[in-house]
Amino acid sequence: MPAIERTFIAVKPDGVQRGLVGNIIARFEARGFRLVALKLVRPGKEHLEQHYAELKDKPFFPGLIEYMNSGPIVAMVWEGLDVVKTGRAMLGATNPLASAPGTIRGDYAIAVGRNVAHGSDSVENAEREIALWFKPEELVDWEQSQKAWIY
Ligand code: 3AN
Repeated sequence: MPAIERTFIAVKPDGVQRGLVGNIIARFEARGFRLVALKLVRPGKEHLEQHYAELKDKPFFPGLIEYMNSGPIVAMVWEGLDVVKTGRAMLGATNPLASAPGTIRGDYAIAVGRNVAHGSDSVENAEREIALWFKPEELVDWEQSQKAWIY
């Protein structure tokens, strides 16, 4: 059963440098999701290592951390029906060469090490990532008056 969920979406340093922030936000807004939190941050190495803790034994881990630490990141929480899975579909496959055109990576990326944006891959990881990147008071509850037109 689809459920109202929250997911963590981030525009990575390459996405910020390339001016893709507005475009990525626009896609989530237009799809009908509700923005719950948003900030521009440089969280530092330790925080990024925590974020990618599951990948710490991968050979690309040091390069991944260096890339993620190379500039500001736009951190966001989006809410809506099945947003974790749909957010992943909107991002496209991890390797942009396998991402369908029309997805964020399929439209804007060609290298796995510069893949523009991140999205949580499960509801459990979304909860963990939201708690890592945001304080509870940074999550804003507000009425989206368009909701009746979306669901
Ligand atoms: P996703 O970002 O699609 O959830 P993960 O969690 O497997 O994919 O990988 C996290 C990040 O690690 C990717 N977004 C990408 O930047 C980097 N990454 C994954 N696989 C590779 C790889 N084979 N070589 C270089 N970087 C990689």
